[in-house]
Amino acid sequence: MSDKPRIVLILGDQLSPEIRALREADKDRDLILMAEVADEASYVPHHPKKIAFLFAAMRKFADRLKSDGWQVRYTTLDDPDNAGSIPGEILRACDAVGAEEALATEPGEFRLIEALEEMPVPVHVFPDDRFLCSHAEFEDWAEGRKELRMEYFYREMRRKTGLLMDGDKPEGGKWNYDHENRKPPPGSVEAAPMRFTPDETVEAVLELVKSRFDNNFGSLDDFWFATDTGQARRALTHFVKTALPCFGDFQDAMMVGERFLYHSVVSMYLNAGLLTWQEICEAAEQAYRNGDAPLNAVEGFIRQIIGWREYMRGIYFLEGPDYTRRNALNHQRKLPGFYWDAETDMTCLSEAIAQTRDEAYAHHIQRLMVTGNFALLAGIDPHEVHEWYLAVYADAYEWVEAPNVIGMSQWADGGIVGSKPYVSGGNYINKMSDYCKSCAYDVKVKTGEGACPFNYLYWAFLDRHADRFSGNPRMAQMYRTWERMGEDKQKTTLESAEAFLGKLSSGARV
Ligand code: FAD
Ligand code: DLZ
Ligand code: SF4
Repeated sequence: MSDKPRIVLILGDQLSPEIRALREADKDRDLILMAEVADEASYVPHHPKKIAFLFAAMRKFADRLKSDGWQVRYTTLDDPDNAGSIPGEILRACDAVGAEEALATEPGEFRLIEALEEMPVPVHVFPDDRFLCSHAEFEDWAEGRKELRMEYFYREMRRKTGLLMDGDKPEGGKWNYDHENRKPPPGSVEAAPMRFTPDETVEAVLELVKSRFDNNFGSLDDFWFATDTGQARRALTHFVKTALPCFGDFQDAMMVGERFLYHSVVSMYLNAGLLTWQEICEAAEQAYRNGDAPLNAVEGFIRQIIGWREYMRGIYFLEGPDYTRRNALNHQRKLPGFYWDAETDMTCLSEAIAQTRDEAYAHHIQRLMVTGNFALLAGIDPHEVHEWYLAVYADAYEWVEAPNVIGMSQWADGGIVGSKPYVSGGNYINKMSDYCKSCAYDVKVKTGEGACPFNYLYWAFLDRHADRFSGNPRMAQMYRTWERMGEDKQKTTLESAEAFLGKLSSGARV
């Protein structure tokens, strides 16, 4: 066996001491490679806070590996010899130490998996076993099923982990307590995520990102994210204590100026490897067992992580590299300019987009029922929508973003993730938020100039796709309502939608 060093690649979202490639590596022989590269930083115009978060967390993780005795080669973005890509950096590292092979953990995006496969040196890619469900296990679960419904997958994951189980029965007798959740917005919010003052490493990265990515959508001001595991664990403990008890109740609520409500804001830490799904779920379960958080909150929270998150990853790898190009509804409109500057009179959209610009964060219902819902109703090209989400959120990597956008939000996969499209008129947004109170449009008005655009766009969407959806039993009631409206009202509704979409396409302010 050769004793030449091997290059061990650790990517920006693989910052876990237990990452597989590291477990395969030999401290005395191998060289760890971490690299800030232009290709990864710009394959979509990432939010500057996302780049700063990852670079700072990468630098701190590299220091941690060094102090654990590993040989680490770390390339900064401003290194004049930087090759600009992950494959280029692997080759440069091979040349530098005479290595002839590399080890890696499977990346979370097909484009990078393919790039590693095409390398002129052998790269041994190991499965990313930081997830609860392997690709093979998901394939087995999916095999032969007519519909891949998350709820059934989730139950298997509950049984597998033993989380919130009472023997072989679900805790409290039910698998899902969602009917107790989803209350309208509270009067005030008594929680906020833990914030961290930038240290020397973060300050240096902020300087670099400011000098290189200042033109990207997103503000770098007031950077407060955790950038190492110690900080991320403190943020988790703080969430469990202060916000988890209300997580279920206000999971779907939205409020002007309230960016986080009772959400955990841990997805970016979890996806980058600073936290594990086990420690997050165990902390939540413990809060329930100690009587500090109710079952509806804890079950709902754990379901998001061992249910939705694992299910989404399963779908991405099951469906393959062409998934992000799916466009089942043949939507072709360009993404409106206001997605990049929040300049719209629709309060729900301006709130969700402005906070995305400021925080690289929006919670689930903002992503699904505001920015996603609008894009779907307006018939925006799902690939453009996908690239926007991939760029603007600090937690976005294709394995989790694409099934949420292409599948759940835009129904562009033809119904693999969702049995019906997530569309709604203004009523839903009005029920779950206080946005409509300060909006230039009137949510109670259905057609014409001042009417809430979600109202007529909703019916125009149903009408446009009647061939596909009118036979769907879950949508039959809505089609009956549309039919009952009568020809005149239908005509005015469709004319309102057409006028609005014409204005949107012309680039005029809406
Ligand atoms: P909480 O509301 O506190 O939920 C707890 C955790 O559950 C999250 O941290 C996350 O890890 C997990 N989770 C919840 N819902 C989902 C879901 N649908 N899919 C996967 N994990 C979930 N999540 C991402 O991590 N990255 C993305 O790029 C991403 N893009 C999305 C795009 C759209 C259109 C939609 C509708 C959802 C997307 N999500 C994405 C899922 C979800 O919106 C975020 O995980 C969540 O908002 C992160 O905030 P949080 O940590 O406060 O979550
Ligand atoms: C998102 C990202 C960014 C912005 N920059 C880097 C980088 O410079 N170096 C790196 O190793 N990883 C980065 N990443 C994360 C990768 O894009 C991510 O590993 C792949 O998309 C696979 O999930
Ligand atoms: Fe959004 Fe319509 Fe409400 Fe305005 S009235 S905030 S556009 S849902």
